[in-house]
Amino acid sequence: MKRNLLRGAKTLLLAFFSALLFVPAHAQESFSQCKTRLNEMAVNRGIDRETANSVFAQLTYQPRVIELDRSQPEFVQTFPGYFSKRVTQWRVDKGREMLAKHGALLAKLNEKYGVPPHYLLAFWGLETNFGSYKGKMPVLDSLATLACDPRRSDYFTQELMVALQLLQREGLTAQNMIGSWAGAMGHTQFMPSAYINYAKDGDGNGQINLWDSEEDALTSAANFLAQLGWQRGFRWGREVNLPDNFDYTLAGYSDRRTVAQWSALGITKTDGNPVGTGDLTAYLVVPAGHQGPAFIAYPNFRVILRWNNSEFYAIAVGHLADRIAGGPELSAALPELPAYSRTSILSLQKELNRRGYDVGKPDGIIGPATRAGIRQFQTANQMIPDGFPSLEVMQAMGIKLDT
Ligand SMILES: [Ca+2]
Repeated sequence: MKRNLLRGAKTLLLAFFSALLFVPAHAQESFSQCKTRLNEMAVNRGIDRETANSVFAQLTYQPRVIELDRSQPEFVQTFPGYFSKRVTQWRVDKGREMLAKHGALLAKLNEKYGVPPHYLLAFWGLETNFGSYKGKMPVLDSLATLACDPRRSDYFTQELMVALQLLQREGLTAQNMIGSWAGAMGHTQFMPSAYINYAKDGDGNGQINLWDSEEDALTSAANFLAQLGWQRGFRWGREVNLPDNFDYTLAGYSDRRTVAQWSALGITKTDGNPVGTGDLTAYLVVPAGHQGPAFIAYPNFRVILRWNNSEFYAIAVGHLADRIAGGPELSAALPELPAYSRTSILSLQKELNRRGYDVGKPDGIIGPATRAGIRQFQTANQMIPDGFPSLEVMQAMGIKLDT
């Protein structure tokens, strides 16, 4: 009842604002009208009418999903904070345990898809703690709620249609299909479109089940990575040592060079050995500024970004994979960095613009334009131009920090 009242109020508000602003045509329909429309769309796309009708009759609007879709963390995550929560000794140990458990399958997958065991285990560990947390939301409810919401309606409508095809193809029920609030499912948190296009039957039982079969999930992850362009025989990247007085303006994807060229600039492995002489293209990532670790990122790093477009995530996957394979911890210490609020980042962006370092429209997110602006400010003020919003930068610009 309360939900209906809220929905009614929302509809009135939307009707009011739509007179002032453009909103998509479907924004004013109720959830039940939206379901009717999607139900027809599903039937037109080949879902059996009886199946579609019975699924849609059960689908429930989930206001929590919209809340989560709109929520933004108050504080911007730092690399040390992100990394230390994700690359944990527990995940390393559990990864090795799973390496022993699934050794034969993982070796076979390496041979067939060219993705070594430790990478598959790292994705699995980061996505769901090796299957111990696969999400709790009814995925079809989530997808329908987001499909009926104007913000990203087209994308989630598509994912909902694919999820229904999956349900039909794999003989699943809406109750089986549990996952994240945004619709990611199973051990490796595949969206429906990844599931339908890339998932494989790893245990050979004739069904592809990413919730109940670890073999299906690992095989699917290997196939997905191969299709995303994983280069057999290459690493993700590695931690490196930079020479004294290194020119930090060379960091970032826009400055790609061969490993041989990086080597010539004095970059070495963390044990001091040459990083290589090959013509593999790599770029430099300095996620916590000049006081933190530095990495060179090979083409497989971009493949990890196609799975999840976050450099922090890609470094965590790569390093966790190395650790599971017996590699050492990071060589550089992780600096203690204050977590800035989005408000502080917005103030920084406004202040950079005010001082003539054009960083575009302030959005509270530190992207390439903001980093370039910080770099120019640092250069003009005799600071190391790493493009990182250090405490020194924030104080020099007079930015108020929330704690
Ligand atoms: Ca199977």
